Amino acid sequence: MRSKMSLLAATATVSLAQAASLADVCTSTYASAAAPISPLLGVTVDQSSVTANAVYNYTSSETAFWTAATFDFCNVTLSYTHDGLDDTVLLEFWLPAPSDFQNRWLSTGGFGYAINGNSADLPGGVMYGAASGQTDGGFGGFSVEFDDVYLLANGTADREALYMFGYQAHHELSVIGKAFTKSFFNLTSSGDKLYAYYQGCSEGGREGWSQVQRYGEEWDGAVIGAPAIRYGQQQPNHLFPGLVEQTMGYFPPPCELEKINNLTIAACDELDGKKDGVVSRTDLCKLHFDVNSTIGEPYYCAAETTTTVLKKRLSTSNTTPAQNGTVSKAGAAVAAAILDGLHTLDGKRAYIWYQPSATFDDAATQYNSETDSWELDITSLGGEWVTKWLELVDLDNLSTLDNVTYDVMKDWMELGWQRYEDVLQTTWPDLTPFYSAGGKVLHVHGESDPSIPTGSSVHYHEAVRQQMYPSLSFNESSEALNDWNRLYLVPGAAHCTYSSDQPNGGWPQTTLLTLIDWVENGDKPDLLNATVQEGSNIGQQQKLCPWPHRPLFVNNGTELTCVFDEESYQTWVYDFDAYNLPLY
Ligand SMILES: *[C@@H]1O[C@H](CO)[C@@H](O)[C@H](O)[C@H]1NC(C)=O
Ligand SMILES: *[C@@H]1O[C@H](CO)[C@@H](O)[C@H](O)[C@H]1NC(C)=O
Ligand SMILES: *[C@@H]1O[C@H](CO)[C@@H](O)[C@H](O)[C@H]1NC(C)=O
Ligand SMILES: *[C@@H]1O[C@H](CO)[C@@H](O)[C@H](O)[C@H]1NC(C)=O
Ligand SMILES: *[C@@H]1O[C@H](CO)[C@@H](O)[C@H](O)[C@H]1NC(C)=O
Ligand SMILES: *[C@@H]1O[C@H](CO)[C@@H](O)[C@H](O)[C@H]1NC(C)=O
Ligand SMILES: *[C@@H]1O[C@H](CO)[C@@H](O)[C@H](O)[C@H]1NC(C)=O
Ligand SMILES: *[C@@H]1O[C@H](CO)[C@@H](O)[C@H](O)[C@H]1NC(C)=O
Ligand SMILES: *[C@@H]1O[C@H](CO)[C@@H](O)[C@H](O)[C@H]1NC(C)=O
Ligand SMILES: *[C@@H]1O[C@H](CO)[C@@H](O)[C@H](O)[C@H]1NC(C)=O
Ligand SMILES: *[C@@H]1O[C@H](CO)[C@@H](O)[C@H](O)[C@H]1NC(C)=O
Ligand SMILES: *[C@@H]1O[C@H](CO)[C@@H](O)[C@H](O)[C@H]1NC(C)=O
Ligand SMILES: [Ca+2]
Repeated sequence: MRSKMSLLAATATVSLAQAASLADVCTSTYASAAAPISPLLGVTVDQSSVTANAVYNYTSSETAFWTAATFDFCNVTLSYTHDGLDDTVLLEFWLPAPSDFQNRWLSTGGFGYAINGNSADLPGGVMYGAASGQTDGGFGGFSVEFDDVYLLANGTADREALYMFGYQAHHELSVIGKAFTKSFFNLTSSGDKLYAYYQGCSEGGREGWSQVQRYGEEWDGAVIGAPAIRYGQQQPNHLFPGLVEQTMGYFPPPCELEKINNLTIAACDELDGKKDGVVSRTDLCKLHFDVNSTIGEPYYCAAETTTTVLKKRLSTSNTTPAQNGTVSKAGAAVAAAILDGLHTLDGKRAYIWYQPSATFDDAATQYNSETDSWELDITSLGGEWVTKWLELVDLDNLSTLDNVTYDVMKDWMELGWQRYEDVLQTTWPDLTPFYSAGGKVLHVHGESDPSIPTGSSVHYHEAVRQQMYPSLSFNESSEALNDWNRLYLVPGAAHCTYSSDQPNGGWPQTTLLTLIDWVENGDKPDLLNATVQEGSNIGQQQKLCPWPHRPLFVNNGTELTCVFDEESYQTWVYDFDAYNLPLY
């Protein structure tokens, strides 16, 4: 927490910096002189690589995570190499105009197998006066993704790329970026504070935790969304619905599962005390909704032709017929088995699934016009993990699930966990160094996320609580953890964004601002703001309850309360007894 004195000091620094204009300092000569000589053991920055160009009146449109903004900035790129390796790592920084700079740094992350957002995430910091950075991980350019470079040949992994993706590149980005920013803005006396932050979702969320778990001093705070942690389990888990369908011998038309989900949303909507089309309590939905109640309900989806662009001028189109039927017993059974999550053949829990109300995207079947039937569609999200990271063969997808059983899938999870434990698993539960350095985390996860289980974030949060506060009671340890590391589940929201299936649900759009206020002014948030970003209530501000408290609307849905309810809480507690080791 900062004193009034240091607030004034920071203001003084800002006004000094106003002496220079963007045009004065946004030159490659000035930026090159600001490039840190030896910021880190084993890293050499190439000062001759520095480029700089000023960009004026740049307009960034709104995203789920931040509002629209217009600003000027200095776009700087540079490269560095690892001593002893003939490699090149690129960094890009967007630095606010000196008059807009507010002594802040923001690291940004990636999505899927990308380690950056291809510049699209940088505005999220510049708009708050933060110099913002991204890395290419050394993969050969900002648009080259990790999965394109991981295998050097069949059987040969690029371990340098693996560690860069896992955590090293982000550490270097922050160390170099912060040193560069201080030097660029003349924050050179010992009292000059540069606040450092992070914001990222999905893989970017995993990248955020990778640093918080290792480097206590790197950032003052992090906004972490739906992190792709527990990689060993997370990646093959995408294949689970296909395996359920294959095992149960029923491949539901996509419309049938969509209908089951629509009926789930309709049935569970009011369990939270407010009829608004949003399932704010998927835990109550788990306790009280029976998928079998959808059996016999009619569904209909019109025929459609979708075109997938493979390459420039090369595309495939896929026509599906009209789907008209009623929800079958087999369809409901497949849905129920998916929702239950992966268990071994002897009934032990190996992993979890998404919450009821999340769409069944990973379960999508494909239409075979020759046989006029629906059949297995292996999602490459999971298939590529098995081929490239487990089998080490350079294929983008798995060709079959033949002979794969629930036990094989559990073995895949354990193999990936063990092989990548220190680099991709990203579930180290002891965050003491970060906590001791005063670090803060705002962790958010869509309650209807259809790509990373909401329960995954809950499980990690609870693992950290138990690891760090073993001698405190549940309430005391939850409170102690919430003092610096807060988890908010976002009702109705999908993966890192709001969902058109539950349009009255929002997504937290000003979380970085809330974090900044917490770090710099000591204003600890209670309820987190979320903004409705589509539908008829667009612009409405909602409030999110901090875990383990759950939303419950009272007074006929007009008033939000945040409650703790043991039975609901227990639906989020998992015993992964398929493994002999604890799974954090
Ligand atoms: C930093 O200080 C140098 C030397 O006084 C000055 O030329 C430069 O404009 C300053 N940079 C900023 C961003 O104010
Ligand atoms: C940026 O926009 C402002 C306001 O519209 C205008 O006054 C200014 O000239 C613009 N600057 C540049 C460099 O285009
Ligand atoms: C930033 O600089 C890089 C390298 O010169 C360039 O490729 C990129 O287009 C620039 N971005 C903007 C917004 O100016
Ligand atoms: C599910 O609900 C959405 C509206 O939220 C609607 O567009 C869609 O057609 C429905 N699907 C089915 C199969 O009824
Ligand atoms: C749902 O129906 C199936 C038979 O179709 C049955 O095996 C299962 O136990 C039922 N589930 C519940 C929760 O009643
Ligand atoms: C769907 O099938 C039912 C029963 O066969 C029929 O009554 C209905 O008209 C069909 N709906 C459409 C839109 O084709
Ligand atoms: C790598 O292995 C796959 C699967 O066996 C094969 O299809 C591919 O051609 C191999 N690639 C090379 C470069 O040998
Ligand atoms: C992955 O491969 C399977 C089997 O060849 C195929 O059915 C599926 O469409 C593929 N998926 C993607 C996304 O390429
Ligand atoms: C599955 O197992 C059978 C029997 O062992 C074997 O003949 C077949 O080749 C296997 N299929 C695959 C894809 O491994
Ligand atoms: C823990 O806190 C909840 C409310 O947050 C309260 O209902 C419950 O009684 C508390 N339990 C204990 C043991 O203090
Ligand atoms: C959160 O919403 C309230 C209104 O409910 C508003 O006063 C406040 O400024 C918002 N905070 C942030 C950080 O957006
Ligand atoms: C409760 O709210 C609904 C709509 O949100 C309204 O139609 C109904 O009249 C309200 N009931 C009472 C008792 O106020
Ligand atoms: Ca509701």
